[in-house]
Amino acid sequence: MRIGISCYATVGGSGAVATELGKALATRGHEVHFIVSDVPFRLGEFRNNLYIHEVETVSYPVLRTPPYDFSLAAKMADVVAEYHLDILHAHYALPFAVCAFLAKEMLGENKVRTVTTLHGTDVTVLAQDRSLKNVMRLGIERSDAVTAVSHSLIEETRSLFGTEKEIECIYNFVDPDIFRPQSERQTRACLARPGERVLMHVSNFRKIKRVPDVILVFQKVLQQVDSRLILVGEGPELTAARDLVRQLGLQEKVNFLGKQDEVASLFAAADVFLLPSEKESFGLVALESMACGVPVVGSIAGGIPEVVKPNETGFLFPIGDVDGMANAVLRLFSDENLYHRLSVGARKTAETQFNVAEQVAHYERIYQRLIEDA
Ligand code: GMT
Repeated sequence: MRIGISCYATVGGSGAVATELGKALATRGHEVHFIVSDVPFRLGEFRNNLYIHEVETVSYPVLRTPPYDFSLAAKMADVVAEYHLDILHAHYALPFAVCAFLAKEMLGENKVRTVTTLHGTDVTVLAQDRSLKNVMRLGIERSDAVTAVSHSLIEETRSLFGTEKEIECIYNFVDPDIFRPQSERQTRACLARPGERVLMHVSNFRKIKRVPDVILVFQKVLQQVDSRLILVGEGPELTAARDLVRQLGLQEKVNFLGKQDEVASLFAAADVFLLPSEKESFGLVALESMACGVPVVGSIAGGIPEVVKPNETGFLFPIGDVDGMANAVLRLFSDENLYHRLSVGARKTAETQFNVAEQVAHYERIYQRLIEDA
């Protein structure tokens, strides 16, 4: 098949999933065309069957801002026409699903089939805005197929948009050969001193990630166990997080690594991953940790309970229950058998239930069905 993929190329889980999907499809022999503003951050080395088309924006004094979305829609239509694409897959409703709809309209009937994957904040945050909600509804309802990354997100989409559109659940996935436990753990030796337990959090530091909870959990753990907190990523709440660390006098025990592209060895360097989000449609970072054999302690929010199984791959608590989360981490650190069982369970769940091959095959089946029905 010839497949176009559009996504946020530089940040976030949706871009990571879209890029990994494109790479996997190219490896399976499909021709994949990324239509993006930049080279996707997870692309890695050259790969056969994979092409990048960068969207160029127009600037002119009359225009207050460059009309990126229109340039994207026009580029989508151009690439579909030039490379005879069968499928245009939009990752994140805004603007990609809407632009895919525009591209299809530009091309005329039956030129391409569109698929939209809803990733989370497009629905749970952006659709709270009435004007955006209406334009997103258009993108979703006019897609030939819609998928979402968890059942929880499907329910939220249904209740928010009141749509009858069929939405299929395709979970985020992980390549267990790349995200794997690393016994030598060289990265860990760079990050932590011998004897320290390592807690980790990776996010885009938005309010919904509740980074202060991560720091407060760590503070409680540190009172009883020599440990270190590794914070990876950046975003609007990063300064507040640094301030809180300073206020609590934890500077010596917290490392801020900033944005990192190569995260597999970082996840594998941790003992526990913290994900106390207020909203989280899936939690790709939790899955990637689990694949590295690292149990997750987090919140009962959105799709997290579909990924993290309490007492099997981690522990979950109500949003904001810092004491519960800290006690769970301490339990894991004090009970070697429990830790080992959850670490093995986490890896096994990632390998068996969220394996790249199965989820990619599900996307392929959707593409195939749309092409046959055309
Ligand atoms: O986590 C973020 O805020 C980034 C966001 C994105 O769209 O890039 O991630 C969302 O999509 C990921 C991939 O499907 C999911 O694993 C994340 O849970 C989801 N984030 C939220 O729902 C907050």
